[in-house]
Amino acid sequence: MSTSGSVLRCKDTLVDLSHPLVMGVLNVTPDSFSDGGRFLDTEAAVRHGLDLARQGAAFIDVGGESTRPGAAPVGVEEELRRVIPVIERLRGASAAVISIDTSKPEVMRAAAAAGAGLINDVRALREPGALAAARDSGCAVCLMHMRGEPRTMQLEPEYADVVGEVRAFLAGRVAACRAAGIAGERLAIDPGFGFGKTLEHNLTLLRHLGELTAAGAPLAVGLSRKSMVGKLTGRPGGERMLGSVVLAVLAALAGASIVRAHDVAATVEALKVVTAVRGH
Ligand code: 7PM
Repeated sequence: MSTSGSVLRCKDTLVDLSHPLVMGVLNVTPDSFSDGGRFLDTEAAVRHGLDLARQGAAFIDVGGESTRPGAAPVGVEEELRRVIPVIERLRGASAAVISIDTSKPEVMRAAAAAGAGLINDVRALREPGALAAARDSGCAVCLMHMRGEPRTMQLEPEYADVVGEVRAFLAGRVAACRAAGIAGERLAIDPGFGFGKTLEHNLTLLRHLGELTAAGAPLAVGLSRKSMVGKLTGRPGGERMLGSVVLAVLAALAGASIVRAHDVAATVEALKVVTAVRGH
């Protein structure tokens, strides 16, 4: 497998990616469709984060800005108010690496100072100041492909060659990071399932997932509970665990090293089976 032997440097922690790991989703937003705003306050978010770690998440992805299509943008002060207390309380409370899901350089810097070890940016460090903030943080970075902006990205996205365009974009962002002084062992790439893609685009990317690792960086994927699962199974948001876990397994077999998931226990269990069958 192309992933064997690879590592991800999250500050001073080297995360072994020789087998696929789970990134648990921890939304700290009032408008999250998946958690219905149940984890709004710090206390509940921290409890949920610790629960994700206990279920076997290697990363806990703390997000304070919804990327939902049509969602109102969140100001930097509000985003900091949501995520920083949660990161401070999660730091050191488990072995999991804390991931900060943000595009804002101010939030990257504050989250890294509070204890985050990974920056998960759906805009792949394209905001002004983001490359420098990520470089200075010492954090690993997950660079995701998104066509357009959340508000409009699902309005008839078109590609001549979706795999080639996503691969070229990610290779370009890896090159930009390296040029900015971010070491290759700090980088992961993600095709951004559902971000400016139709069902057919998502399926094509999944079929050709292995070709994306040509950029040289370990691969992360987020498929959990997405509309793609709904379209394939006919299930509403709260009933997509089985379809999501199957997609996680298929992605891992195709070379994904990090699988972002809401249902951590089930996904970890499935990936244990994948790891055993694949062997070493
Ligand atoms: C509304 C629309 C709410 C989309 C939530 C989402 C990814 C991510 C997200 C991903 C990485 C969701 C998404 N998706 N980060 N953040 N990769 N790296 O379904 O696919 O969770 S937000």
